[in-house]
Amino acid sequence: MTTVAPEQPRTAVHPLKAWVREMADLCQPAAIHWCDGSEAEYQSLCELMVEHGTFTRLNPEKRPGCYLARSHPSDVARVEERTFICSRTREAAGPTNNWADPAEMKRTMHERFRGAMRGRTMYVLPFAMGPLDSPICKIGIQITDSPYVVVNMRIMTRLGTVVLDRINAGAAFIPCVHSVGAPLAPGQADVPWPCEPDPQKKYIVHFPDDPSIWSYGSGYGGNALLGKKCLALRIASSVAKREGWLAEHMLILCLTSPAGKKHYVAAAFPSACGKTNLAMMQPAIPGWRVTTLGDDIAWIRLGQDGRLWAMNPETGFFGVAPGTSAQSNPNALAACAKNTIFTNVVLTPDGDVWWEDMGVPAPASGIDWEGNPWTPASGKKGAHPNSRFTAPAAQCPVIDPAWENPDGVPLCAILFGGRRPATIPLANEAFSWEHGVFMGSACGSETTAAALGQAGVLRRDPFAMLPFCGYNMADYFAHWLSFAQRTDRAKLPKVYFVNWFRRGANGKFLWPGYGDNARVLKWICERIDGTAAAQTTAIGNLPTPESLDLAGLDLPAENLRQLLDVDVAGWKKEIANVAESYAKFGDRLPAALTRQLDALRERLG
Ligand code: O2Y
Ligand code: MN
Repeated sequence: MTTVAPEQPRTAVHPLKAWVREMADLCQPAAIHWCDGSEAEYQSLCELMVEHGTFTRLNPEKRPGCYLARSHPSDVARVEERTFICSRTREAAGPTNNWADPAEMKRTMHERFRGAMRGRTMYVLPFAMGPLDSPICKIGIQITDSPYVVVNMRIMTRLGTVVLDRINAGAAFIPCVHSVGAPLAPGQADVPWPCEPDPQKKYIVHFPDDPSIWSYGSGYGGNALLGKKCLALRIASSVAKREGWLAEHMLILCLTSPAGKKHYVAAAFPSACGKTNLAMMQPAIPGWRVTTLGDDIAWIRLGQDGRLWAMNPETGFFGVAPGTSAQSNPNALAACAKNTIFTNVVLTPDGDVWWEDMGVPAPASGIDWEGNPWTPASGKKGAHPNSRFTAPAAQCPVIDPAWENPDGVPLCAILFGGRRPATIPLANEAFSWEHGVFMGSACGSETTAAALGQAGVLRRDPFAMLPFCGYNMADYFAHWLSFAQRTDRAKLPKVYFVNWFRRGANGKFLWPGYGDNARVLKWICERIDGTAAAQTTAIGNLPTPESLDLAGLDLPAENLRQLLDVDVAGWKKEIANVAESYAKFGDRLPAALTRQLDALRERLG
């Protein structure tokens, strides 16, 4: 086995060194590379991947510093059915997770990883989730045999020597083991995207009690960039429960009023609901400004002042490309204008990228995400629906100046939402913290083509955390509820449920969405400031028609009526459906949520 420079980690000491040695003995790589996180290292790995055919360098005049990767067609998205939470007991993982016995799964992982990196380089990535000086920063060490993963992790996390120095100064780390599961026999030629093509042999495994992560067989996104969904959500949610904070699937934004008043808001939406678009939106109302602190994950802790403070543990955006356009998200487009890795989009003849609903004409011809010649007339999508851009957060034109603040930002509102074609109004303010937790627990969304399974069905997704909560969701609800006992409840953020996706009888959206969503955010901020009116209804406090700023928006009065309508029959069905989703938790479901459901039923009459 050879060791690639730097020959030894500059200052690595036990226990990290011992663990890396143990993993190398297990995985049997041809070489070990300790990543320093430098620009030079990033460039040389990109160059290596260009040579191996994994990356295509894009035209530097169109996309400076950008590359395109095409995955294996079997490796295009997170694999929920192969994601496991291996807590000590099945009950600790809860009814919404795939549980496996931790000892048995450790044995399986050791079998899978034995020799898994033969013929490949094992990269050692010291990374931090959150600013290093944050009170809840967590450090991970990912080992991986995928250079694609290394360069993506360098964009998405704080990676390199500064983190190693912290470990050597005594900081704990979370071991994260990853292999694409495609060892090379001597002399065997490599392929551009090695992976394990058999879905049944992929494993995304979490041991929350260690804590540790093992991921085998996939090189794609959330399966392989272990800092993101695996560490920052599944493992962090379980650590956060023990330590008294929250790891959430939420964007963080700041809405600044014309008078300069800042309101920090966190918002949870299931996957494929436009979280990235909302996080970076350009408000349609003059004088109001949105700046973004994060588009996917928020770590939230109780500050000394009794308020909830949120920070983004990531440093990049792993955004879905199709649908990202100058209309839907000009700031995301600007963020990926340079130094960005594109995966599974169309390569245009002039060395640029294209995807469906990019808002610019399709090229007359191109190379599709599978590497085949493609034309708009071919009847197939050129970009995969889950194709992605990995772009540095700092490149977003509306990145908030406080986005790297180790303390985070104080939240005044928490939003929940989903794609709900019926019943759920445009905006609804919770009566209390408990009512807000109930709203979060009742989150759900109509599935889209990009999501797993059948499109157009309602999937309950409490707190948008169904695929990401690393422990029993009933205990997670209790943890959320506990904050009302841990602080002055007047200091907690107000909670809202929003829905941009309600449709009229003709099937069309009633609300324009995008920049006009700022009108709803404005109402929320004015509620917090005590200057906007609301109508108290059975389901919560709804905007009065006059309290929404609709200036310059040609919204038919009938649309507004329907957007703010309380559909009693629809809500009765909703209650039955939420009750059904609660049933699986049995006695473990906090009584406060049953009380909320009963009270809602009673208010509806
Ligand atoms: O399919 C994947 O691996 C990506 S999933 C993803 C990526 C960025 C942000 N959110 C998500 C998600 O599924 O919520
Ligand atoms: Mn997400």
